[in-house]
Amino acid sequence: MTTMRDAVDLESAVEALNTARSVTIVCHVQPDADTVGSGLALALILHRRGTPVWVSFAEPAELPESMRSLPGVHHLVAPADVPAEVDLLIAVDCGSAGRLGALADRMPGAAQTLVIDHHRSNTRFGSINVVDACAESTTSLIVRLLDVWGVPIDPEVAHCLYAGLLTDTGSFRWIRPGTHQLAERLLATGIDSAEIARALLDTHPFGWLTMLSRVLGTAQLVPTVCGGLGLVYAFVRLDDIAGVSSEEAESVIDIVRTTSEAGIAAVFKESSTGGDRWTVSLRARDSRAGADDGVDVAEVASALGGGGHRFAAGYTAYGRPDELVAGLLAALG
Ligand SMILES: [Mn+2]
Repeated sequence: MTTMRDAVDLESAVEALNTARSVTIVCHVQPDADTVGSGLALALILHRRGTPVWVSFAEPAELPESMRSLPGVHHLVAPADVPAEVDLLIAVDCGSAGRLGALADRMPGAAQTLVIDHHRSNTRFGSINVVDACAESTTSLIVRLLDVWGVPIDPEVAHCLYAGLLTDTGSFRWIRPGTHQLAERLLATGIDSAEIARALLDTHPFGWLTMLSRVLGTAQLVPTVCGGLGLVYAFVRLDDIAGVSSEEAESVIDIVRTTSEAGIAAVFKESSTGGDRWTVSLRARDSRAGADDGVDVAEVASALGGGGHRFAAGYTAYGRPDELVAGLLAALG
């Protein structure tokens, strides 16, 4: 029988990292700083050890601007340049093989697959799994892995790991005992935390302001949802983000979710692939430790074909805006 403890197999992971003669690291589609920071930290270390390493993500074609100053970005390659066969394939911050997008087709060509992740909905799809839903970020799990591996953390690696910790904790909002000790350990290497935060979180083009003014104008409040918990939602149409990069839309949910009258927030983002395809971000407002009265948005997202964390999750949906809202309301019950 598999237990949660069995899913944090650091010893097997270290053994695989030590013996692999070639390694592919796959970040999730629509990458964030946690998946890219995890991937680049491992790539920097493997490269220094002389192990050939490739890091990639299936889509979009370009790394978002905010992450281009992360150390080790030169290890990123286009999906087409990821070899078909390697000794070890590592999936970082991916709850399921589907999150690898088109690069999931590289899994059968890997002698071993290592999954490093902290999503509660993780399917343990690796031959080795380092999965802990209590971890603040996947980069936190990388630190635990490096400690068992005996690899010291230098400023370049610390920069990558801090990037994931900073962003996945919402700038240290959603943390637990030990989070600040971990941050302190990374900061003690001499990294410039203010500059890292500015690059990742506080830099937007002017078009972001006008995009927000249009998108926030679509917001609707449904106070009766879930016995009065309330739902707030907004739409990001392709026209709204014309002239700014698509990742600028990722910040919309962080504004919408602050609505005091709603325990649940949703942002529907129209996909550039067309076909009435939308990606949906969900947030539960009450993230107090031990709060049991809220909604688990990972369960809601899973019921709609997606996944995520208890307080932050997402899924893909197809249809007209009114159909999307009806589908979400039905799943919320
Ligand atoms: Mn993460």
